[in-house]
Amino acid sequence: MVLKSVSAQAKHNPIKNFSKKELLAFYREMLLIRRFEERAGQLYGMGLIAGFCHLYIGQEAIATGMHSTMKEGDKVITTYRDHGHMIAVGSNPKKIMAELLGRSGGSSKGKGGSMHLFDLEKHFYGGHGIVGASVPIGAGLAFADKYRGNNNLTYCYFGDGAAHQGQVYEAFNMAKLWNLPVLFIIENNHYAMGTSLARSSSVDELHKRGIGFNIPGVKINGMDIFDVIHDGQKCVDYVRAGNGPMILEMDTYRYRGHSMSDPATYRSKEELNYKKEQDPIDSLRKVILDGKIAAESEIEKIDGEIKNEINDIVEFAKNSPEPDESELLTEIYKN
Ligand SMILES: Cc1ncc(C[n+]2csc(CCOP(=O)(O)OP(=O)(O)O)c2C)c(N)n1
Ligand SMILES: [Mg+2]
Repeated sequence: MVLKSVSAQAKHNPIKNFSKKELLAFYREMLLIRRFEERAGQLYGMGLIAGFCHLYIGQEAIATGMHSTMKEGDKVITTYRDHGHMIAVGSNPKKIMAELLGRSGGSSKGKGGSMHLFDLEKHFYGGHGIVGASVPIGAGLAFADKYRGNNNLTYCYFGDGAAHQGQVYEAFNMAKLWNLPVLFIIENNHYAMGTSLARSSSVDELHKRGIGFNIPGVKINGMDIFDVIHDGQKCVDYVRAGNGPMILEMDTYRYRGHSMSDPATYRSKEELNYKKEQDPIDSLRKVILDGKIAAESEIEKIDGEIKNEINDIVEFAKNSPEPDESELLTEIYKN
């Protein structure tokens, strides 16, 4: 069974459905993620971040929107494009930036880096560099919750490229067989490194990839936070009611290259500009201003506060010492 796109069924009115406080909180969080990522890109260029670094710029509405549908105890697991997700679950951004810089004040004491963020307290289970790995591990997290008999969900994120991996389908089968409480959220940004979905997949409707396992799926406009929340909430309700997994295909776009070494020459300027017209943060700002929810000066005040917050975050990270040699072999494996 493939559910019809929920957003097509019912129009929603953000001004009516959300308070001013909520709308400004969405704006603030998405902007924090955007500015954090921009600064991470700069620090990478300055040689302060080593290894890989994948930015989430353009996809912010997904992390922020889906997080607003979570309840305490729900879990998140994702890929190496993980900074925005960890900020959205409420982890301390100072510790995230320090982790990117490989410093002892980082969330994993500087030993994980950009691709391996982790925060047990916030039920954030990484940060995984192996493409597709978040899916079986996510199903396992959901199995644990089902076994314990609580009502928690696992929000399991992966990319369009990961959606071709064999382990994803082994996990789909078990997740439906045991009706596990897991949301399989495909962040379809249309590219896996330099390969477009159109060039690599016989099917471009990834939400239908669950048909063979009897897992329903929906396609959601991942560039619009209100679509993400509205449609996402329906999926959350379905899974929380004990119906087993669902696939949420988030139609999105990354404005930067795959990682820091990618000039993204495989796509046209026209395509990028067209997608930038749907910028999730600009769209939300327009909704707030057009709806007279807040004055431009109020929005500008938030912009300024985020700028200062980012400066503090970077200061903290830069001032945090590198890990001591004695830490080299500790906490690498959990027995
Ligand atoms: C098992 C495995 N194969 C290949 C890679 C190399 N690799 C890293 S990212 C990536 C593309 C994944 O694209 P997608 O799933 O669409 O996620 P996105 O980067 O767009 O968020 C590939 C092939 C890897 N890390 N792991
Ligand atoms: Mg992709």
